[in-house]
Amino acid sequence: MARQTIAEQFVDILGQAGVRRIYGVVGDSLNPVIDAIRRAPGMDWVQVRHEETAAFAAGAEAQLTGNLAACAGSCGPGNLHLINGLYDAHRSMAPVVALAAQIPSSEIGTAYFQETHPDRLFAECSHYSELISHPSQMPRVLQTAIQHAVGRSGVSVVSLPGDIAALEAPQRAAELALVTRRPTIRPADEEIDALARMVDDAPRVTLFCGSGTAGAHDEVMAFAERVKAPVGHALRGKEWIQYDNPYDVGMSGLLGYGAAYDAMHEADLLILLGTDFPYNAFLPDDVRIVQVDVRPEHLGRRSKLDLAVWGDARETLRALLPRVAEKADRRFLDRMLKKHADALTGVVDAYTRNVEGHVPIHPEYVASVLDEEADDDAVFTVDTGMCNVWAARYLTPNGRRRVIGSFSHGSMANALPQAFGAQFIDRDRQVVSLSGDGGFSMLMGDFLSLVQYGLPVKVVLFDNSALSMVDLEMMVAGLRPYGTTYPHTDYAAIARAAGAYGVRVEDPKQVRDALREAFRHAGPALVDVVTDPNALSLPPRVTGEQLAGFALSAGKMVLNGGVGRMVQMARANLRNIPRP
Ligand SMILES: Cc1ncc(C[n+]2csc(CCOP(=O)(O)OP(=O)(O)O)c2C)c(N)n1
Repeated sequence: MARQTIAEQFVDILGQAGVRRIYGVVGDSLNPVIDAIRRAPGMDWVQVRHEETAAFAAGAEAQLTGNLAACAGSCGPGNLHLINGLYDAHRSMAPVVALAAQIPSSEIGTAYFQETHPDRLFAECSHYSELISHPSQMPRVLQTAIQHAVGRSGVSVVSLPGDIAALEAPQRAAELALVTRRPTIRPADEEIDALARMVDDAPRVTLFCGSGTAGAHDEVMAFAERVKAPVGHALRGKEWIQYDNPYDVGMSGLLGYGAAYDAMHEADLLILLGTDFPYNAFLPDDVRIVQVDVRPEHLGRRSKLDLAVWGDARETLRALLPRVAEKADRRFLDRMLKKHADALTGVVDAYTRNVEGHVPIHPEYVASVLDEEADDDAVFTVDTGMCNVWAARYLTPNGRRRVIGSFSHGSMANALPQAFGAQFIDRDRQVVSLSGDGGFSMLMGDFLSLVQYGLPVKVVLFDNSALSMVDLEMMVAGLRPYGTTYPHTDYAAIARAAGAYGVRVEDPKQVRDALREAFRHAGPALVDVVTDPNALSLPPRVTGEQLAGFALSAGKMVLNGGVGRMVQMARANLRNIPRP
């Protein structure tokens, strides 16, 4: 059998681990690997304009498929550009291997041209970050990197000097026995029994669900039915838990709405299911709390726990269900469902008046029309900024749609590159990027990559010529908004000049047709909707202190706004309440 170079072996093993493409930008230290990719059947090189896009795209791919994805950067500045996207992937628990090419091995430590130390630089945003300084470390280092990324759900970084990549590998990569799937984790019987006793002892139980409830919809519903529990969610739990949910009391957090906050605070027992919800000021401190999570390091780091359960949400509920007694009293649940429906009705009535005639166009109107027009299995990627608010309030989950954003890392400019990665997995699925003009222009170069690859991503640009979320933060902190505006820019013209479909929309009456037209278009499209920068009204009771540092804020208040089709869901759930 022909010998392999280290570069060839690297690509071969990534292929064995299920990787089909590697996103990045070429550069001399990376060239042996690029050449190996060019020759490898079943492996593509995806050329981007900015390495941050490569990392975000790989992270999106991994989040959507659950499989390993990969990106690469050349030595020094090339791989340094990966860092923000890798942070995001790591904090989103997306299995990604990043190849950080390194300067010639003989020069490391001499402040050589482009010298950085990626093995150190990426240590904080990875489970594993190692330098290959000798060919004999292959294939073990790459195998270990893959196992860390897959097994612990996050990023691994391998630094590889170009000269070593070009050397012959000491042995050919045999078929490696790679772990490509995570096991399910079932808690010990003692924990399940303890949890069952606590549930039985608590007259009022509330569930609060995060992304760890992915795939556990049926189990959550069965458990909620058994113990008559209201079910709230964090933003990352919304897509998994809010649909077909007769127990839904909405979302907690600063972007939240409905009765989730009350249901959590008025319960006797709160069960945090697969959530690392960071805003502990929204969590009660006088209620018994149980947390269930696959990651033991998540347990108890947001609130004091009465019981910590290390396990999958789904497995835990499956084991728990037969051990808890059915509760007959649903008064707490019904009161919360009513409160939820009332809360939503209130904001909808207050908020959606005349919005269809409002110029500049109201972003909430755009979001609500988008929700109606987008496919039932669309993938939405959502920029950090006000788009988060619109997505949280207006995108209606149904179990088939997916919504990804930078919900844990909170980086701007995530939506376009995530859409890029999402569309590579399936060109026939509708992928919609909800972009802010600040976020879009930050990585706008990679709009050209959409065109280059003919990817039919639809960018819906909420173009308010402002960094409007920061405007809001400054205002509530009593500061004068400063450094938050941009000159008006015709992004549709830029899109057209790049070879894509582009339309600028200034009249609200044109929003629906413009979206339909873009969705019908076979290639990449950008709908540049000129929106009102002052779209959100603040609740009267909000104080600067509560909102200061929006993303990190700790307060009980939520931002006022509409809630789209959720009001219908909430009202429909009231029908389940038995009449006396
Ligand atoms: C990389 C990065 N830089 C800065 C911030 C701080 N920040 C958070 S939201 C935001 C404004 C986003 O503006 P835009 O994309 O135009 O959306 P808008 O809020 O106006 O809808 C800024 C500057 C951030 N989260 N990430």
